[in-house]
Amino acid sequence: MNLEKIMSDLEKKNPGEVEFLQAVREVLESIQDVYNENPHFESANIIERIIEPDRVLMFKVSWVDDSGKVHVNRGYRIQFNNAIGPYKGGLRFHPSVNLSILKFLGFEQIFKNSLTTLPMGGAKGGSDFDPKGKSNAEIMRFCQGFMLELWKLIGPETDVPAGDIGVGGREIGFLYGMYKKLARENSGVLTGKGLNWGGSLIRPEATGFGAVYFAKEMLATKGETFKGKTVCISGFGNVAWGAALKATELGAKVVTISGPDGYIYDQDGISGEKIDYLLELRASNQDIVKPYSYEFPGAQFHQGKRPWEVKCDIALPCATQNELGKEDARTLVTNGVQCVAEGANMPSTPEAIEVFLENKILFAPGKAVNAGGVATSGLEMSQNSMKLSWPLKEVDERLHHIMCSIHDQCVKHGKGKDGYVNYVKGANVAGFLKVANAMIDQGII
Ligand code: NDP
Ligand code: 2IT
Repeated sequence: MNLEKIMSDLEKKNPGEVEFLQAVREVLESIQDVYNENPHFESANIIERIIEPDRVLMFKVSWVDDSGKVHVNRGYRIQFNNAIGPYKGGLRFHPSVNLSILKFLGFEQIFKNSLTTLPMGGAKGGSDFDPKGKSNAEIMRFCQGFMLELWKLIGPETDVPAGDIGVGGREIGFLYGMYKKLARENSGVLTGKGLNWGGSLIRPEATGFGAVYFAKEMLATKGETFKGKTVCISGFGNVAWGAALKATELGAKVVTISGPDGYIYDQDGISGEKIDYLLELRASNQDIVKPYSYEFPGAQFHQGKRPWEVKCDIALPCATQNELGKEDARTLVTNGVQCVAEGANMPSTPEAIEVFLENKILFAPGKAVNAGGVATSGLEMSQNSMKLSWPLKEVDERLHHIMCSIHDQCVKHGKGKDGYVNYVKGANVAGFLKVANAMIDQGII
């Protein structure tokens, strides 16, 4: 594999798509050896075929705000690869959304979904619509306008979207309502649905729970547990909430959360009613964490700063891409961090990852750590197909089992001669092999 040539060709074809190029480089670097050892991949030109999305849909969404003003946003769906199952992946509504971000997320999703052990291909979508400060009615009208275009492309056996940043249960409800009306079918076409209309128990918590189950396995390789550990979490959304809940349940103390405005340090631990409060804060559509320090006066708000300066044993970045840089990584290492598990997608920059790997820190990438979210979406799809609803214990046990299996795959493909597990390599190789072999089995299409 001529990595530099592939990357420079990709850059020419996708100018300025920095996040997409970053995600592709990381995967290709990891799989280089295994790719070169298996010439049948090269004869089927797997690399060029896997880094090009199957199709990209870009569409206009016009909607009317409460004052009667007309707005136009851009909607997207990237169907990246369906070698192992129907396209699957979330929708992100955030003003920063562009083609590069959605392509990076769609590309990552191929390998993440492959790791889950379930038959799901990779996709992502969303819009540059900003939910901040919008009324319920405005969110509904936007979701309906978005689905008016998207419904033609999706279906329970072809492409099954879900939530991501800015898309939670409420948005999935509005999107599902419109899909159902247009397609005249009541199928499990979206996941993350409400419990009364086809949703699965545990799905809201699944990404955060799964991340902690995965980190628990990482710690176990060193004979360690969550009990008594100090945990720093970034973000205060769906993933951060689930992670805080499970880490606390396992006996750890979560001391930070963060938003775009700064971070909260709560030395007494973010547990109990404080975790419930996170949901309230997120639902307020204000997108700031500062109010936490008014609600719980023992906590301090640090404006414009990231939580990585706080001394901790375990760090769980759960906000957004490239939120943890080289200097943050150095600070964490200097302060004695033992384990860094990515709840968000690609939150650490390549330079930060290098620092963790050089210092032999237990470090695992989002595509392994946060796969519990999409895995539980897969379990929701199974329940919808069977027209059944599994009890909480069954879904949680399946999720736990899947996370342990992802951990095993990472160890199998990432363990070096010195015993150190490179989870980045392990996750990329394991995820890649399954998809690449499926592509070969199915011929050139
Ligand atoms: P949410 O919308 O629930 O929350 C994301 C949170 O992070 C928001 O509060 C957001 O605020 C905040 N945030 C954004 N940028 C920053 C920043 N620079 N510093 C601190 N906080 C910031 O999204 P999710 O919790 O669903 O998603 C979080 C991450 O997890 C994303 O990377 C997502 O792709 C990933 N993920 C989500 C899954 C899911 O099932 N939901 C599954 C797997 C991964 P604001 O909106 O104001 O920017
Ligand atoms: O990044 C992700 O894996 C998600 N946002 C969840 C996708 C899904 O289909 O549940």
